[in-house]
Amino acid sequence: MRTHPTLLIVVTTVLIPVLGCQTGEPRSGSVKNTEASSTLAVDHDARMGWWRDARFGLFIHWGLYAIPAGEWQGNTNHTEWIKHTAQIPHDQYDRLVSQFNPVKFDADHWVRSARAAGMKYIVITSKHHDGFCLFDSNYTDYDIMSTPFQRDIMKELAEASRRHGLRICWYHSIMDWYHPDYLPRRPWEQRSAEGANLDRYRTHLKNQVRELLTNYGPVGVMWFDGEWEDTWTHEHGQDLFHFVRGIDPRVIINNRVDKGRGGMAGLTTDERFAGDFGTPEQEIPATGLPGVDWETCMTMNDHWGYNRFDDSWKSAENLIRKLADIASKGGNFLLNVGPTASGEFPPPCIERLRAIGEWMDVNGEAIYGTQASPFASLPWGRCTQKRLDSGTTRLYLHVFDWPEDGCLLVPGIRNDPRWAALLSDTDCNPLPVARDDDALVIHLPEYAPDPINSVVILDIVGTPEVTQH
Ligand code: FHN
Repeated sequence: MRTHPTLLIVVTTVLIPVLGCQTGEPRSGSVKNTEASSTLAVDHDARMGWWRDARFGLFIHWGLYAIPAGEWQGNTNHTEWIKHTAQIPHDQYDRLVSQFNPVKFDADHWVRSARAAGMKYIVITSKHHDGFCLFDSNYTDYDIMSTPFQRDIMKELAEASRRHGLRICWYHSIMDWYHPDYLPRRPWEQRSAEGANLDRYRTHLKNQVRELLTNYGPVGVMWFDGEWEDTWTHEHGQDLFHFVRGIDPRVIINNRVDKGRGGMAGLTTDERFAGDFGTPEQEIPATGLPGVDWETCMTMNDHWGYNRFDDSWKSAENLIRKLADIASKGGNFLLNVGPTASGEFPPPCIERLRAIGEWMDVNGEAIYGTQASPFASLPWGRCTQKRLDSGTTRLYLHVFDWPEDGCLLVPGIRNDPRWAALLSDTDCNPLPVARDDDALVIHLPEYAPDPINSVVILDIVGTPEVTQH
């Protein structure tokens, strides 16, 4: 972190205790987990600390569906839902198990790509809705060990993540189209629901969650999904939440464990529902939600799983600005890659991860460990902030549109400025700052250091006092 060359401030990073998600520990009707084994008590803010600092993670959707790669009987718009959207009978879909052999899978390469992009955690589909497990489970043969590959992908990815300093996290679907006890059945399938027992399925689900939490070393997040069907109840969600807490209270749990997601908006402040953070999907909350931890998950093109026909890739500029936008609203960005059946990231993903990483190499300080902007909006870009010490707040001004007159107007801020500079300027040359009524004006060089997002540091006295315009 850079400081003014003449300022003798000893910069200490003070974690601003941002309130956890209002739906943190469920307060009413919570089902105490009798199976809790851990006695470790973990403060919510302590649990969330690394996650709030991280701000940026990699989502990976991978499984049998990578083999058809979006196409089935001429329709090319399928993806990880292909078994359902193409109504593939179980026996036909399960033939994919004998075909899954990602011989080019290299966990270190995947993790290094994520780290180079500036990502701090990885969330991978241990099991998606189709029920196929990418890990070696004692509770099913419908897993990676039944394929020609016969290697535990979760194990290799967990070990590689720890080698390279990233947190490994598990996506795990509650909805399971394979397990005979999961209900409801798909409307198109012939399999009878006779004898299906959802409580027996819940035991199976918890057994596999326990495997994921105890067989692969420390886990950052349990990222549940597929919670929306009526058979999965609020009580089931509370029970699963406490079950995970009981195994390891350090593990963060998303709000899709319970019924409080609220659709694609993914955010609810209804305190009845369990979950440590909200999960907006394919969208960024217009103003974030002050006091709530949340993470937007998003695809790079239009599909989560690999679809070899989908070329509607978001540009690196779009993704870099989305990262700044999300951080400026106090959220995390979980950006998805759908690897191919051979175990490789599609080249457009590699290109975008590399471009994001080049920006993060210079500007990561303006993302990691920052808090939401004190401004409701800014005409030229976004703002993130960090408390440097009791007397100084650092504002990171993410300038998307470089002012032609060289004057960057920061509106409605009553604080006195201490210093301003380009984050990219390793010589820390101060920039002139002048007050113009209730605005501060920073005089910028003629050319923007970065065509996508140039970050200007503005250190101010105290905590921001802003009059919203
Ligand atoms: O149905 C899933 C979908 O396949 C994908 O995994 C997304 C990612 O958040 N979650 C569900 C849709 O909300």
